[in-house]
Amino acid sequence: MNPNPKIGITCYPSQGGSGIVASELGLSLAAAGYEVHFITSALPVRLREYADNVFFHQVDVEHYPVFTHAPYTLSLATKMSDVARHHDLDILHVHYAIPHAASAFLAREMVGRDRLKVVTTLHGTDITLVGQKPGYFAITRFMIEQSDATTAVSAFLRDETKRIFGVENPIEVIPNFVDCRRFRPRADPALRARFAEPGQKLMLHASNFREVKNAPMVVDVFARVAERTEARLLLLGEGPELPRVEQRAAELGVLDRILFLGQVEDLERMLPLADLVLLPSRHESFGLVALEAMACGTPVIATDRGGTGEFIDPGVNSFLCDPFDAEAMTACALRILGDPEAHAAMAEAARRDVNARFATAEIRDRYASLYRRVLETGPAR
Ligand code: GMT
Repeated sequence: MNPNPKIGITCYPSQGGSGIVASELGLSLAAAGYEVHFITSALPVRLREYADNVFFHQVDVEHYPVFTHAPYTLSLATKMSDVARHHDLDILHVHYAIPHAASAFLAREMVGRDRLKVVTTLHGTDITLVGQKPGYFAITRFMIEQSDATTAVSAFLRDETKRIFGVENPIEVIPNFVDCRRFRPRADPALRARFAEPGQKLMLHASNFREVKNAPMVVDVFARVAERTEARLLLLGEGPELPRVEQRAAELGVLDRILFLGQVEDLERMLPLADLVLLPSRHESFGLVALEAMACGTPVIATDRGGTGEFIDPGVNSFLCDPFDAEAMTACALRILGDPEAHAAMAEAARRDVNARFATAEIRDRYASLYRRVLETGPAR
């Protein structure tokens, strides 16, 4: 067997956490000598620079007047099987089950089960929301059962998958990770001065502003904090809830203290500027942006619903709160923003804990050993 199997990776190419994790994993595998082929609908955001051992294959969806919806799943399966044959791939590793795992299943049938294996990583709403819809439930369960290996980004997500879908095959928990050389504390007073004056506290929220992110609550908490201390709020990202967020800010009279920055790619420059990050999601299977903020030495107030408790030690390296308890979140915010010594201790604990447990190389090696196991022993059923 090739000591370094050749890997095909499929993910959503957007700013979303699953695409970031897939891209960073591929880059890290490539740096460790693996040949990695990204098979996606567009170039993933983190792959815009050349990297040795990384190849990109764009999936072109064929349109035809008879189709009411162009069948992306089939185009992806075709591309996966072509790339697997031409480049002798050993593994297709798909991120976010719907529909990527179904395409990988088809590609494996086309290439041959003995020649190509499928690893599926579950990220979040593929299980906790959309996968449960009647139109996707049976196929989501089938995809998990048919994968040669399935991973989940948190124990919470593994347990939810087993509970909701009743699957019996093993689901390995491999948590998300962060490049701690890029996401690190950095002092950039000139950049910070663009958003906050000396003496003002800077709070930040970054997301895709879908309902699950509960972003209007960010404004509620910020408004309460801003009543008692001089503060500014940075909002990063775009999405369907942004108009509601703006409306809420206007209702609460804090619109002039909020900066809407839209999509920002170099989060590693922005997160260290903030004194506090808010992530009050309705649920979060992991919450990658919280991990990235903590790596930068920025404490987080995160939802207590989901997998965030697997890396947040409440009151020590960040906070966990009920995402609908604005009072509790405000109390945590005022406590930490008003006590520079406690803030420094929490920032250091956050940075240290993330570096110790969630650095890229360690987590990459866990995926690499999973690949080897799948190739040596076949499906884990
Ligand atoms: O599941 C989603 O809604 C999208 C996905 C994404 O691409 O951002 O987010 C999930 O995967 C991330 C990466 O593993 C996790 O950090 C997020 O917690 C998770 N989102 C939810 O559970 C809502």
